[in-house]
Amino acid sequence: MSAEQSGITDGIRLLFQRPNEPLFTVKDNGKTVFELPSNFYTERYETIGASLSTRIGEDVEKTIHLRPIQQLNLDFTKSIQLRGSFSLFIKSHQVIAGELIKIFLDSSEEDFISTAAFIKDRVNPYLFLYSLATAVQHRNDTQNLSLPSIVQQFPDQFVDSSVFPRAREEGSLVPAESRIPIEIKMNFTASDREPEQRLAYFREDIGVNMHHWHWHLVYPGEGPLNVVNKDRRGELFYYMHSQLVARYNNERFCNHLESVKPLNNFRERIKEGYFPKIVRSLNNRAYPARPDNAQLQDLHRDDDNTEIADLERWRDRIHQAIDQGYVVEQGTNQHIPLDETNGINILGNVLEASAISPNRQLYGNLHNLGHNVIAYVHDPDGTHLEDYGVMADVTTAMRDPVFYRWHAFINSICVKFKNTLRSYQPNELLFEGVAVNSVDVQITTQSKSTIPNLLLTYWQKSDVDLGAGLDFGPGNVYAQFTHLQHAPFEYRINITNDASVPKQGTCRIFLIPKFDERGEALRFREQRSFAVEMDKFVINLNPGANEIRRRSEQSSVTIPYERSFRRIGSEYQPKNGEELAQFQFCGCGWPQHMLLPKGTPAGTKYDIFVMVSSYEHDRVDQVLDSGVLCNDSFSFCGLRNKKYPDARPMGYPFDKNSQFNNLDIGSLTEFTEHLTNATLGECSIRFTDAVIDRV
Ligand code: CUO
Repeated sequence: MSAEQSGITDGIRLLFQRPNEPLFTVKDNGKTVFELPSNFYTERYETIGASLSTRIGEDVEKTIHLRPIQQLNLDFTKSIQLRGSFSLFIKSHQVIAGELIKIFLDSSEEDFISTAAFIKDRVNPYLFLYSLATAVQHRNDTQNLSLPSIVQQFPDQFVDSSVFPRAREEGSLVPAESRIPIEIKMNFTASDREPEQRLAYFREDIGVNMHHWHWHLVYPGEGPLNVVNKDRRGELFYYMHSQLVARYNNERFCNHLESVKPLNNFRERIKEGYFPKIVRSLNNRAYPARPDNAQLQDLHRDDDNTEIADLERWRDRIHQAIDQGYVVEQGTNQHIPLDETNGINILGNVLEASAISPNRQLYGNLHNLGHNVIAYVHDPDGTHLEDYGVMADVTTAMRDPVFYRWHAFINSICVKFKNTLRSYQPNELLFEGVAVNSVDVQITTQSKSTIPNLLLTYWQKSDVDLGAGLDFGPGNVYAQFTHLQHAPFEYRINITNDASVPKQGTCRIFLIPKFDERGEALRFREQRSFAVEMDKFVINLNPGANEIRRRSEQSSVTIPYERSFRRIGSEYQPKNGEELAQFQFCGCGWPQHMLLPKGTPAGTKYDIFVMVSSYEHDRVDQVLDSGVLCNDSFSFCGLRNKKYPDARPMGYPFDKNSQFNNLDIGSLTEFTEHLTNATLGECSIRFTDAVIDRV
């Protein structure tokens, strides 16, 4: 890294701290201060800022001098109030963020920090951080910058608000070395009279919500074309969200709840209410609640006028496009086929709708505005001057039960499309000369029971630092929350390569429920929709017998536990280069502690499906620099600035019908029997309702 780059990364990193405080206050726990050119102070501090800044900065270890830059015209951001809300699902907000991202991306290396610093106190902090983080992800000179976790920037959006007064008290009265973490109670959003509350541990998990924010940061729907138009982004939008719904359904079965009902009738009352009990620190207002049995209404608000009839029209037009086999391009009226190769990608963009949707006039903005109509249900015309609820915010949407109903609906449209495609033919599924003979799983922790094919889940407590996100905060203050965890385990897969030469294959592992919430056996069609991707990796097969061992921590879906709960600041960064590369930038990914469904105390049975496909047909030709950053969750997040590294359709081989189950008869066992290159194992997940310490 050049000296300039290290200057950039240091400065930019500090701009992410304490988003609600003015720029001239000290950063890095009192160690660093910015020296600002006079035109950087906002109107409020124009006259007193410089003297305040000198006084505040008297004891700091380091001063970062900011190069003067010309005044920037930021009038285009004014419709998002400084202390108001910012939503990625509101079109006008998306467009403003897109313009801001462009300014950050276009800024020269010398001017980047100054540009960001100048803008910081002049725009909504959430808008600022989202746009800056997106730019940092896409600029070459910030490749190695480690972004602080979103939880530490805006802890209020992840944590029960009742924690904050206690955190402030702890921070201001107790010396740093004697502070104790403040406990966040589980199940704080409803009593057990609400059946949906059984899933609160999933919906309100900090790592789950962080992942969702990061995914939308990596795949923005609006912005410069080179940022939005990533390889297969529409398909990944569909696939990643369909996996979220599949995972949620598995959790529901473990909790004796039926699978989510797609929200496809916009005029039917929404049975599930949600009372979030979190606040927006920008203005200290609570996120509004949605009572049980709310009825969606037409929106007539300053920044959004969407009628239920609009949503219905867009939904019907998209269905029509699927039935006709093509979408109509805006402007040219040309037909773009929804085919085998590009269809799902186009459909994902149409549904979302991202800036690269081929026709937002005709197909509208179904997914985003659906989020909004739901999020404003408590005050659809703004009479009560209430802001949107959690559903309009990517950091909070997954907390709400209705999120899964909405995405189950979006997913159902994609499934309908997939059903129009021709079935997989045997040659698209088989791998000549390779036989997968067996798969077993085994816990790897010494102290735990190691009965083969028995996996264990339990509760664990972890700490997150809230200090960095508390305004005028008192250094590090930790909150402790309880989350699901599992004992680490290993897959052991036996494979025979009949050829006399080595071969390369892609090993795909899925966890598939056998029974629904009532203990009824699931049909293959249902199992396919509930199949959860666990891992995908390339293997080398020697001639003859091969035993492949793969650890649960290596999953291509997850990011390591430490990354979900990393602390802020350079002093916590790993020193060794490889670890550092892993640590940096990589907030996108399913949290490792949520890799397995919870299971049940008696044990819930699952099929483990393992298939090895020919790498010849999976490979994507591209140069991967050694140590590609963030490659550990590529199934959900792709590779940074690269093509999606698997040429097969996402979800393969369960994403569409195959010749073996065309008529929707047959079972997973039969399907697997047709494939010599696949096998089924069986495991049981047993849950212990106790908090077990990390070892
Ligand atoms: Cu991620 Cu709807 O796209 O929440």
